[in-house]
Amino acid sequence: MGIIKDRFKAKAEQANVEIKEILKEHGSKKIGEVTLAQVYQGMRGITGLVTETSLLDAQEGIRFRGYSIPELQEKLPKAEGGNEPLPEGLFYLMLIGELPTQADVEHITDVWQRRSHVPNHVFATIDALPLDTHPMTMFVVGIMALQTESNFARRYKEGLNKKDYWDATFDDAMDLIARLPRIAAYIYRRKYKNNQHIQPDGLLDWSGNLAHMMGYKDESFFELMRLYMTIHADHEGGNVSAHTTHLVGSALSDPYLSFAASMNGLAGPLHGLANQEVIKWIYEMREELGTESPSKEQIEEYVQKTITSGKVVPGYGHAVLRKTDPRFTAQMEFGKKHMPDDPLVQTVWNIYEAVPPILQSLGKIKNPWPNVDAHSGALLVHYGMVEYEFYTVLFGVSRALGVLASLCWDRALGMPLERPKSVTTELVKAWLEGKDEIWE
Ligand code: CMX
Repeated sequence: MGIIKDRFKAKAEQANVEIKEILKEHGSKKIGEVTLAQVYQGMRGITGLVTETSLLDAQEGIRFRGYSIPELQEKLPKAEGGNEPLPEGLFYLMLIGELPTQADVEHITDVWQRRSHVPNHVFATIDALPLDTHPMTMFVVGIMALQTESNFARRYKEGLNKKDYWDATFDDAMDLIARLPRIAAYIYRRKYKNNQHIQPDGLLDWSGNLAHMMGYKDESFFELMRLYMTIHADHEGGNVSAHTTHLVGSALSDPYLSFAASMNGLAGPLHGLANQEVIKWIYEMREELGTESPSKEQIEEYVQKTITSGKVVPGYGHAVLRKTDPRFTAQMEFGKKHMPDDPLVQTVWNIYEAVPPILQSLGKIKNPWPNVDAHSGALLVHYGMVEYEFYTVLFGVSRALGVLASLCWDRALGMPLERPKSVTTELVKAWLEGKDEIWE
């Protein structure tokens, strides 16, 4: 067994004992009440999941195993000569629950390098799609084609003991993460670079290799990819992509099936697709106003127009957060350091000044502040990645780290099939009239 797998097994065994004890002693304790509004309105604030890898605080933002993004930037190992954390280290932290050493991170880079081979039929399957197919559709189709390689599916068919579910899930998670950069880069080069593909570089780290295979050479773009892959990886368990992986995985669908399902959720404009929507929205604003650098007043007017026409302002708002997303702030810091004079980046900062007061004035929006997607596209455009329909694929490659680490935990903790109760409005009405006691 590999070093990381051994460590994960030891941690999981310990956690299993602790959780059994907690449930034995406190299993009947109530942890909240559910209102009718929550049942009808997206289950906001209902605690109904355990996700070990990260925790979201409405005011402070995300913490990965207790560490904030600035802390991770300081404490996680870096590439040689680099300043940004290597996402390999974040994956280790999420999986094992402890900060990795430089050697741990180099080991994961090596393992992912060794496991990164993508069989030809995956590329042939992507090639069968028309070129104007959205990159997220190509991504999901690529992941589904790769499902032929699932250890979990093969071993389950052979009669896998439930004690070993975690083992096969772990192998699939490592293989899938290792292979995603190759699939993402293939889609990028196929769709936007005339099908001229670039072979992986066996000496690069996971994100560096992705940047290389997409055709970028600037060392600061490699740094951006390391930061990008770190901050998009996880956002606790209730968001659509994380929850979908957990839900589909709970049916013992293998990690490829579970992750592909989650990527269909990430492809929605209220979730991950918002990163492309932000740049599209800014481009449309610039075109309509006839300027590359709209003033704050012009932005305010355009925001009002967006809202009046029944659309959301992409990149703003959040179901849980109630402050500026620290993932936005981390990208803003990156922008200040590497491209402070870039007009598009400056527009993103001007939008940050203009939008919150307007959203606040509507009185119905719970969070008028920017989320992760408000900033990411402008940084990519700076390096020449103008093909904004591709952005959600990058989000997806990163998200694999968190949701697949969590899936390993789901299987190691023996989490059962997820099956919450639903009701009909007929039943709600009967209950309100005192004719049914379903919730008493
Ligand atoms: N622009 C305009 N209206 C917005 C808004 C925005 N950015 N954010 C919320 N609202 C509206 C909602 O549509 C809702 O309107 P109705 O009552 O008319 O239906 C109202 O304000 C209340 O919504 P909320 O409770 O504040 O927000 P939700 O928890 O329902 O939704 C989110 C959260 C993210 C879907 C929403 O803020 C939104 O649509 N934002 C824009 C899309 C976006 O940036 N998504 C990316 C999120 C991060 C990610 O997952 O990647």
